[in-house]
Amino acid sequence: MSTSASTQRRIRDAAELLPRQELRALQGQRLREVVARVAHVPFYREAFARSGVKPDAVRGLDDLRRLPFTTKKDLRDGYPLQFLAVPRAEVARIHGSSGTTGKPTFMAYTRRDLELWSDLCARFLVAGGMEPHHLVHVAFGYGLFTGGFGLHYGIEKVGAAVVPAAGGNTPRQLMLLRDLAADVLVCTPSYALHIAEVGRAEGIDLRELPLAFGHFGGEPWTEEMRAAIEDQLGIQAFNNYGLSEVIGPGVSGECPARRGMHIQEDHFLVECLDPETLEPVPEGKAGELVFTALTKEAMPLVRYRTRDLASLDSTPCPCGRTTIRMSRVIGRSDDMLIIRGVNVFPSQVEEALLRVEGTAPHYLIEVDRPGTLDNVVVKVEVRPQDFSDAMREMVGLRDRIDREIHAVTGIRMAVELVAPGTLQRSEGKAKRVLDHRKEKA
Ligand code: DLL
Repeated sequence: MSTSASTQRRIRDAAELLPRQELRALQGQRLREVVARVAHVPFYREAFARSGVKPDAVRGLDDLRRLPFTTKKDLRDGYPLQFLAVPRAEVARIHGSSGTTGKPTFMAYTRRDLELWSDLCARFLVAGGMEPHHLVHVAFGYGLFTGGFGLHYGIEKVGAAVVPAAGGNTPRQLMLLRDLAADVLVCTPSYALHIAEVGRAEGIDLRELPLAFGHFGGEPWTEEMRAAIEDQLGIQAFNNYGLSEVIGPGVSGECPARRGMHIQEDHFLVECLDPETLEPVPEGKAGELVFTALTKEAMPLVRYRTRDLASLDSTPCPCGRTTIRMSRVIGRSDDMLIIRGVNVFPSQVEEALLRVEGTAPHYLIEVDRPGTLDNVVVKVEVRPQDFSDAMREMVGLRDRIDREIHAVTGIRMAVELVAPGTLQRSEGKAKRVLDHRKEKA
């Protein structure tokens, strides 16, 4: 293909155009190789033995369904780095994501994994119009979270310049956007809207800035939010998806056609399964996405259950990429919440409450998005013997809960103490979460 045609279609890597049959053959070969690589990881050695899988008998894709799954719980049980498939000395970086307890689950990368990760991010950034002359403002957190560093190095791979603004301090973000005149914004979709809202309050109209594109991900969003972002920021907005357990951002992203996110299938094998029966669902129907990382070295996971619900579409895409596309994430098959881009499990709030003397094990987490940002209120019942008219005691109790929740989840939630017996009791599974965002979606 000539360079100009590939530039027009914004394709960075010929692998994105592989004929399906060749792609399947490559996946089969890579599956064989990754199974061999993880065979000595204690978890997989045992899981393969339990499922009667002999690693050298795995020949290709037809064997996939015989392989055991990997879950978040398995990773937690393997804390901190028991899933490592290479010697510790070959690890070049460690990231992490929140687990259902206060401890994160860690993911390790070799130097080659980091190169691959940047390449994969660069692919979707190029698909979304990024060019080497662009200046890109990254308002994702830099840290254990994969958003900041993942996108940062992807942008550098494209050859563009980065403003590593990181998260928070919105007035400062606005100053940087205005004064440095970035062309591209990278953050969560809800934060993009928040920046626009704060901008309006400060008399800065983002539509008048040079911003032309935005790449958003890390949390679920809707077409309505896309329309609002495009309108309020005067940009074209692209969706990208990923999770730390698989690599971070770069698992999939939109092309110019924006009809679903192309999964980078030469590196990730995807299945879409019924979360109850674990049988494949027909294409176009929503199921849980399950990924096998085919080429990672440090910590490749086999059949990782993401708990993300989405559908797949393999009909040809006008952009020419041959890879299968996933829909937006339409929900979760577990109770994980994403609050301002941070993954939070109700059990983490429970763990925090258990650390504080004086609370009853009755609580309700109410999540809403009154404006553009998520807001969480945790209602906590006080034990009858601790329920008091003394303001100082109650405020002290509330502050202790507030601190523990922050320590365990990493985010701040408003804590509201309620009288004993006020929260509704349930006869079956206790209802711990009221997510009003869903009613609005
Ligand atoms: O959120 C990786 C990422 C960072 C992706 C920045 C894109 C941009 P985790 O912290 O491990 O990793 O959270 C992963 O976030 O299982 C989904 O539930 C959700 N998620 C990520 N991207 C999207 C998206 C990063 N575009 C979890 N739409 C995933 C909906 C998303 N949900």
